[in-house]
Amino acid sequence: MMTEQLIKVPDIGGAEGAEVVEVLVAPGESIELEQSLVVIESDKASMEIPAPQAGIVGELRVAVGDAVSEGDVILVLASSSDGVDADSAMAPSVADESSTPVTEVPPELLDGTGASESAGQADQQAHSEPSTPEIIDITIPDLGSDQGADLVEILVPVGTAVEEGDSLVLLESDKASMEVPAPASGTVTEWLVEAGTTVKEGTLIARLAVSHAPQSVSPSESALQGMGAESEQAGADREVSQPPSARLDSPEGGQGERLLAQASPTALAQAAGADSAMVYAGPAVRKLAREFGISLSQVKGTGSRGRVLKEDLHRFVAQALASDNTGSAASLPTVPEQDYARFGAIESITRSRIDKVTAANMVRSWLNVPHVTQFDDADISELERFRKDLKPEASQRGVRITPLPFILKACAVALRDHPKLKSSLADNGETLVMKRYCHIGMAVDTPAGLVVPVIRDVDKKSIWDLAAEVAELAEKARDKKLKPDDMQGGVFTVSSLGAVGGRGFTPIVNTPEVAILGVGRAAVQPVWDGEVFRPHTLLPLALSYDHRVVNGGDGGRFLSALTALLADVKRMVM
Ligand code: CAO
Repeated sequence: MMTEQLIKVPDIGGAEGAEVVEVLVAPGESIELEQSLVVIESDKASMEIPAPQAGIVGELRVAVGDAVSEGDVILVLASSSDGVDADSAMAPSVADESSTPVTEVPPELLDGTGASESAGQADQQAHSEPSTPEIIDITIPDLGSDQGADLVEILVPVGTAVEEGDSLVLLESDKASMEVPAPASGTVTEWLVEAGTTVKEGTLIARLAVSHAPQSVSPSESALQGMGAESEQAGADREVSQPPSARLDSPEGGQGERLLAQASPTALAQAAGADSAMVYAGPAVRKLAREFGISLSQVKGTGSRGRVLKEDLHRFVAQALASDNTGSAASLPTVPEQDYARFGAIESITRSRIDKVTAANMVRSWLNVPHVTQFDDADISELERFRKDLKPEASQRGVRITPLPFILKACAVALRDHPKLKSSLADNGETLVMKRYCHIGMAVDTPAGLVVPVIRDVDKKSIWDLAAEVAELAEKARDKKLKPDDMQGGVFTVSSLGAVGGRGFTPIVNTPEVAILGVGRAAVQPVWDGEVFRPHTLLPLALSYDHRVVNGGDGGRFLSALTALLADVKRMVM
């Protein structure tokens, strides 16, 4: 028979007004026994509230951002059982509301009364025992699970004087972190475990020399003193002077792992590294961060009040990997983001994938390649006359004849004679790969960003072929029809901004190529011929190269050969 039960916030160690930071289930969802329902956080602890039994989530009574206290209803759970056996009940309290069945949860779980009684007994015992200095064992209290927990940090070295309630170690399971407090004031004389050990209830972890102590007090008993029926004064004192205590909230023989904990910021500082300490994050996220070796202080939290979520860690790792791919060194100072809206109206536009890939390629080249750029003008007066003569034939052929096919062809010839300019470095700089082919990339400006299709075997193609291919690839690029293959295998790149304008620019080498030619806008200029100034059409060229491979002499010779070829196109067929 299906019954409805109210799942309530259990005793959360006295934390009033803890905030619901994540709701992990949705109405109608089938949940398993112990599946986490919500994550709540107080200023001292983060904890996941598990389901006390399997069932189907009915109504959710809390939302992210709500402040909850012990006894507040989290959700209504429909389950096929008539209730939860008291002995197997987990910490969220399951209680009736009008007609809903009551599920008894041991009082020591729900309201701390039993715990407080125990604590009171321990307290009484402590006060009735003679106070003599002695060595006491520190053992792990009831963790509410047979699976144990990782002891992630020893918080006080041997020889440290501690006050009763000071945190000694930090434990973490998948679901919670907790500190084990000192059961009495004294000095830690010995550690019997190391960080990284898995511990269970009863594991002997340390010895403490105490001056005024009960014969035997486990940390759990001491911790429990802070939880329930202690006197108001004692509670007040504890709030002021004592670090938060650990509270274990599962009955003996309870099923599954169950830790409720309060973790003091101070202890977490020691546990997670000083810079991670003040970061607002739950135990599972802290654990994951440690596994990744990430300092949480580096991660921007997107959860409520800047809480670091698992997704934030994943994003951080993805970004770190991506930045490795771009070759940007992690140590590079970053440019701080600005709040531009402070200065006026703004609009944020998502960048195209091409823009982002280009940016990454530019950074990689800029950071890896020592660039040198050499400039020269090619006198293309004759070429321009020839080009004009070809225009009627070009229109018959259905192609546009611009200076670019001539420039590509001239580059192919110059590269044949200066093959270093079309080589690539390999083996970490040990080897130079010389290429016997001549595929040249051509930068194309498209609305979606800059792309560089590659024209194969430029050295073997006619000016007409090249003119047709330039037009075809440019169109494909603008229609986003280029295939990955169309953009691979280049040995050298030509970036022509001639049609756009500008006297010249310093192009960035398209790695792993070692050189790139930037072409500016041709202009008619007076050139002194020894007797008079005559008008000549000059084409500004800028050759950028990787100075690890190409030295100034190589670059200069290549550029001279290129300008000579462009000045006298007949030479291209030689
Ligand atoms: N000087 C003067 N005029 C030039 C010229 C130059 N260097 N280059 C081309 N022109 C002229 C052409 O002759 C044509 O005029 P006509 O039709 O009268 O002959 C006109 O400018 C338009 O040319 P085009 O741009 O259509 O053709 P193209 O062959 O010169 O270039 C392409 C093709 C795809 C390379 C070009 O359109 C393009 O996208 N260039 C941009 C490359 C780029 O963005 N580089 C920067 C990369 S780094 O940020």
